[in-house]
Amino acid sequence: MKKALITGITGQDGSYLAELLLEKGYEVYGIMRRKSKVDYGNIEHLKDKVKLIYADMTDIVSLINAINISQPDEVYNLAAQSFVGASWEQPVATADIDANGVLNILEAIKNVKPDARFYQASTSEMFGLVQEVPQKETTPFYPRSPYGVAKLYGHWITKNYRESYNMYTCSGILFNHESERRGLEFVTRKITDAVARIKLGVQDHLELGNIDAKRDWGHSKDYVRAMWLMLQQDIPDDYVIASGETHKVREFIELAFQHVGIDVVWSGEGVGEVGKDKATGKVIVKINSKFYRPAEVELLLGDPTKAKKNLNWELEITFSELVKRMVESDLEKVRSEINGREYFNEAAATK
Ligand code: NAP
Ligand code: F7E
Repeated sequence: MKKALITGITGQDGSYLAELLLEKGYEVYGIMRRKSKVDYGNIEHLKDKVKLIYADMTDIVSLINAINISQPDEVYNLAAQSFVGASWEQPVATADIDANGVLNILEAIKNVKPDARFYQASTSEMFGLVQEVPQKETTPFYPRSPYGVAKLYGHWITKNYRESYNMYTCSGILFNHESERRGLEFVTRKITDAVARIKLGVQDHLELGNIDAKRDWGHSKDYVRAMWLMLQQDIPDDYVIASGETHKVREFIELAFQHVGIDVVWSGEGVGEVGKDKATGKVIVKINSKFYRPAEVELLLGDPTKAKKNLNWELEITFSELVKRMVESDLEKVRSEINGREYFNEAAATK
């Protein structure tokens, strides 16, 4: 039985990867941060199936301990301060976790279990102000946020440990991938949650920043399969994982509202632009400059040719299916929230 250690197991990708590895018969270990209140995040349903170890990416002693306990064949380093917007508010913590944290785990592996295979969660944010369209493995990097800069260090140190110590280390340069488990601050989930609330009458409108930014979006389930495939090859290498399509944030908004029977029509410009419900004329989308970023990544479009050829990786969940799944999941969540509130009010009234 193979053993895998996942950092960031409570996050979106960590939870789908844990499910995939359990299905494949792995013994799965995960590291979890100590918090004032125990929070299993996205692995509440898996907490009895995986082995959890308290550790933090900024504490090398705890990572050495985690490698010692798990003796992994494969390590997936998914832990990160992953929200680009917050990286301007917490640049030092972002660098400690997303840059130095990678060095910490590589050192822990080198010293305790040097034959373990290592996956680093690199990102299309490293391309930032894109120097080429589409972006592939050889495209020069130009990060645009403290997050992107920190991840670039993680990317190069992963490559450096491969070349310096002959370790089996890979970086997956993953483009945006989303899901029903995506954090609510990311634009896709912020939109699908709001669409469900507006449809069910518990939210008035949605406020966003730059809705003309373009992203290459896929579903997390497809992307964690690529992570696993990278660690099953004879020779370690780096790969771009992307859908090969790009869409504006406004297209995501339009499609998400269409799924609940609302057509959005746009009027105005810049911060004065609004999106109205075509049938009622009601304003349901507004622009708020507080969601603009100090430096924006305007366009991302990945070329996954190398992954398709060498890993035999294919995307299964299309853009429109992704939007549909996220909207349907949020409709269900908001409905049960409303029902819970009604049940609570009714129960209180009968006391
Ligand atoms: P996510 O949902 O934000 O999950 C991040 C995970 O990291 C959480 O489990 C979090 O734990 C953990 N973490 C944060 N700081 C930590 C620390 N100091 N020590 C230990 N654990 C820590 O992110 P995701 O979307 O699953 O992404 C997974 C990885 O892929 C990240 O490295 C991200 O930067 C990268 N990536 C993501 C995308 C994407 O589009 N999703 C694209 C490219 C690369 P808590 O639950 O305690 O917060
Ligand atoms: O923003 C624009 C925003 O925060 C997407 C992370 O997983 O993918 C993710 O980073 C776009 C940006 O994701 C709002 O300005 C407009 O252009 O969903 P996001 P991201 O920044 O692309 C990469 C690959 C990662 O590696 C990261 O870890 O949407 N946008 N209005 C907005 N974004 C947010 N969050 N909120 C808004 O109101």
